[in-house]
Amino acid sequence: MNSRVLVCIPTYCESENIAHLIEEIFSLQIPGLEILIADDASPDNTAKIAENLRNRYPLISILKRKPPYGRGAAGRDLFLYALEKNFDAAIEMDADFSHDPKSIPQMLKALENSELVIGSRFIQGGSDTERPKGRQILTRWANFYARSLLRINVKDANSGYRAWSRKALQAIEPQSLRARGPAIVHEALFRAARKKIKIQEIPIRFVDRKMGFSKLNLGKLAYGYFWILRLAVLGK
Ligand SMILES: Nc1nc2c(ncn2[C@@H]2O[C@H](COP(=O)(O)OP(=O)(O)O)[C@@H](O)[C@H]2O)c(=O)[nH]1
Ligand SMILES: [Mg+2]
Repeated sequence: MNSRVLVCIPTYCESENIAHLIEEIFSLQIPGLEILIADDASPDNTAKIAENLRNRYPLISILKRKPPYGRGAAGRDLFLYALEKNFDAAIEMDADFSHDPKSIPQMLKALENSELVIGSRFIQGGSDTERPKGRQILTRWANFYARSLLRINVKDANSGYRAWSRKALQAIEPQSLRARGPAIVHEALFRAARKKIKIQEIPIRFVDRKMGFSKLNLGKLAYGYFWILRLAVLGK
């Protein structure tokens, strides 16, 4: 039986990336693969662009989200949809080509003998050398902070490029995920680790976005650090 895979993409103002990304993903010709986009009313028409592509690619769905907006809230909705529609696996990835779609087949292969696959910059063969030094250092530091506080034994705890088996998705109970911002990456991973989900990392080459702009800002960064601390202290 072919398994059904949902590629889950949160978007905010990704009009310059979304069409190209969808085309690249479908060009991989992975049987049973569908794409779901969770868009937070992007004023640049990201959702409309994706919708227009449905003529060519009927296996695209779009969640036009209502408030509360945010990367975390969108991520939660993506996971819930994957479970509700009975997908066997879900891949979460960013829309900006920092996560190379060409790694998807490898991630799915790795998922055959694990329950959660993380695309990792910090294992042998992985890299994060193209972004400005400041962003690289910020990521390294955040990774150190998250791994130490949450005591998660993975090399790249910040990676938002991951493949989830249905079992792992069920285990983390997405309906009760609470982080509204990017810290959902840590919240979901923390839950998976606690539930003893079998995690495997595979190397990825992480590159900087070429088009559009990063939505990370000081406020979201501070909130993310706070969230990790909160998770560590409360244990949930
Ligand atoms: N739905 C939704 N997606 C978001 C939001 N903020 C960021 N994203 C998406 O999350 C992914 C990562 O965001 P990005 O701005 O590249 O963050 P960075 O990689 O940390 O600089 C991209 O696909 C964004 O479009 C948001 O508030 N809502
Ligand atoms: Mg990015």
